[in-house]
Amino acid sequence: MSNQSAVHQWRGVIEEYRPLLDIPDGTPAISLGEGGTPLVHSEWLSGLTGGEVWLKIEGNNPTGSFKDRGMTAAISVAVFEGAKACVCASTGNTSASMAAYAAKAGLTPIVLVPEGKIAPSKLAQALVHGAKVIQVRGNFDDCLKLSRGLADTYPVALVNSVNPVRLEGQKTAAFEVVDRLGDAPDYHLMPIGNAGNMSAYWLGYQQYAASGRATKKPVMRAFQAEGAAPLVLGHPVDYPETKATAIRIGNPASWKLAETARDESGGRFAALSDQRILAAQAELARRDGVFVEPASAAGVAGMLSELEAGESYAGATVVITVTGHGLKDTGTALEFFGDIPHVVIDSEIESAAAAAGL
Ligand code: AN7
Repeated sequence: MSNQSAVHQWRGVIEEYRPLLDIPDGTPAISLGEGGTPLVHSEWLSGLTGGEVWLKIEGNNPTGSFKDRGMTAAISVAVFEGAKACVCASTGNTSASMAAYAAKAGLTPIVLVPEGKIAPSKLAQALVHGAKVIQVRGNFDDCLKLSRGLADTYPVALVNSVNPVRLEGQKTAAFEVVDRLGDAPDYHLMPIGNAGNMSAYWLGYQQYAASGRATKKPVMRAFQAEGAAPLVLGHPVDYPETKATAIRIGNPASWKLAETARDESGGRFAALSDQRILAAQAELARRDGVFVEPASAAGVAGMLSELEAGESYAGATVVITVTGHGLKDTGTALEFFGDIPHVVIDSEIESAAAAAGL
């Protein structure tokens, strides 16, 4: 299980953690080598807080988001149980991940997405991996209803995080954090949308605490966009809206599980403006060299806004999950960036030096 050894080659989350996962015995792992993602120390945020702040960089997964952890589990079990096709609703990343794992497994992937509301790169991933992509006039929540309906009536496996096997795979991120730090952190911050990921982390932290691998469990704090903040408001939002399209969700499926995680950990939910989320995305890229997609910056934006409000993380160990890669949505990043400098020179060293300000 150790990933410390110089000769150890990471085998994907099922083979690394199989005895700790509640999946059927003998399930063959369909893996693209997901998990084992870097936990990178943030000098910037550690300096700001006077704590030790670590970034769990989930954009390093094979399809560029944390979804691959749950998808290896869901697709492996679906194949083991004889499925020939799989379906999901998605704001983009789940569909990209499902399409890749379905391709590897030889399943037919069927994807339901809100029309015009997913980042083009994610649509490209689903299409290129061979998914049947169906755009729905409606939002993610409508897509999830359809996807549940299809799975109830037709022979397709539902692989949204309402499938508990997804959480089994995703909880491995909490295992990795503890394996790397030697114990659980004091706080864990992350974005939240459909609420599967926070619920999965909490499962993982609880399991490690129960087995004695961790001496404590973190306080869980999860962040939504103001225009799509049902968990903060305490009621569903009919027309969720945010530039962070990955978390444009009005009625999270794992609502109750996430509330339990919040309450049992002494945590909370909070909401942030798109402006704050995009500013955090840009600052994280410039200061820490970590480019994440807009939704993925919500945990960092949350920490910055809490610090402004007088919250202290001094002396604490904090992990912030950044959930997906910046290359997933360069359009939104560049729109926020503003005017793109257009510096063109003749091919001469002096001109290059002058343009570079040397
Ligand atoms: C980058 O792909 O719901 O709270 O359909 O893509 O576990 O839903 C994506 C969610 C955070 C929120 N960050 O996680 C989907 C989808 C990114 C995401 C979330 C998502 P959950």
